Amino acid sequence: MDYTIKKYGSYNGKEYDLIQITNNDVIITFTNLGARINQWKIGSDNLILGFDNPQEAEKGKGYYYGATIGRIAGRISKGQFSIDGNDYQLPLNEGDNHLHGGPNGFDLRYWEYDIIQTDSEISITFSLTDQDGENGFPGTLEAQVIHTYTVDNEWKITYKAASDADTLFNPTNHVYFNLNGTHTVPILNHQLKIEADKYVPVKAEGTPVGELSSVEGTAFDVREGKQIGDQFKLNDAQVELKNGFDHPFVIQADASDTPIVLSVPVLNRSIEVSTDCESVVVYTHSVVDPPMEIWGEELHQYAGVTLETQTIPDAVNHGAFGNDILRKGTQFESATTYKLVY
Ligand code: FUC
Repeated sequence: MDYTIKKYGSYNGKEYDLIQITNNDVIITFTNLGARINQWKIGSDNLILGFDNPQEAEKGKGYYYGATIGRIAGRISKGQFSIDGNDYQLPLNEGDNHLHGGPNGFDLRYWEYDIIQTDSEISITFSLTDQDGENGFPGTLEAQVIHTYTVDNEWKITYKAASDADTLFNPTNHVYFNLNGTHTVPILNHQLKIEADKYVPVKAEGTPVGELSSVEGTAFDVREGKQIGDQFKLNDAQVELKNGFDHPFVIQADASDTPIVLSVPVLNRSIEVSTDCESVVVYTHSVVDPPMEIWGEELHQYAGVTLETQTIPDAVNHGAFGNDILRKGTQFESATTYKLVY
C-alpha cells in the first residue's frame, strides 16, 4: 500500500490536492477540499460518486458528494435552537431550515492536512479552525477529521473537535456508494441491512416529525437485509413522500459490530459499517437538481446511496433524539469504519 499526492485544481484562489492511496487493485482518494473522500475504485469500477476537479464539486455542492458535513449534519428546524436558555438563529440555506452546517459549511472549505504511513495503514489528518459565529454557530471550533485506510480495505473516519464555547456539533460524511461500479446503474438492486428497530419519520421538507417509530410492517424494516428497490414498491407513505429513503434509522442498542451492511450479492461486493453513532441517515439520491455529469456520465435518480452515521438530526430540538451539544472544554470524538469486502 502506498500513496501519491496530485493536484486537484484551484478554487477560490487556493490550490487543492488529491491524496491517492493504492492497495493492490483498490484505489481510494481524498482531497483537502471539504476533507472529502473523492474516489474509491476496484480496478476501473467506481464505487462512489466524486469529481474530476473542484469546479464540478462546487456545481454539485447541494449533493455534498463525499464531503465532511459540519458543524451539524441534517436539518435544524427553522435554524433555531437554544442552549441553557440562550437562543440562536442559524442561517436558513434550504427553505425554512438550516441544512448541513449552512452556506459556508465544512463541505467546500480548505482543510490543512498531514499524512502518517505505517506498514498496515495510511492516515490523513485534516484540520480546520471554524471561527466563532461562522454559519451562526457559537464558539471557535477546532475540528479534525482523520481518514485512515488499512491494508484490509477499511476506511475509518475519526472526528475530533473542541470548542471554546458551548455549541452544536454532529458531523458526518456524505459519501454516496454505488457498488455496481457505475452510477448509471441505479442502486435499487442493492441489499441494505440495518439493525434498527426504529426510524425517524420526516415532514415533506425533510425535518423530523418528532417521533421515533417502529420499523415493523414498514419499508424501513431492513433488519434482515432487503433489496432497496423491493422496499420502494411497498407503498409506504414515508417512502412516497421523499421518493425513496431520506431518513434516520436508529441503530439498536444490541446491534452487532457491523450493524449496517450494503451489498450487491451478484457482484460479491459489500460495505460493512461499524460505528459508535446512534443513527444512520440513508439518502437514496432521489432528487437530481441541478442536472450534471459525474465521471463524464449523466447523473440520474438513485445514482448512489449514502450511509451518514451521526446523532439523530435536529436532536437539540427533540429531547428523545440524543445529544448534539458540544460543551466548552470537552473533547468530541466519534468514529465510523466502512470496510470494503469483495
Ligand atoms: C441528505 C438529505 C437531504 C439532502 C442531502 C443532499 O443528507 O437528508 O435531503 O438532499 O442529503
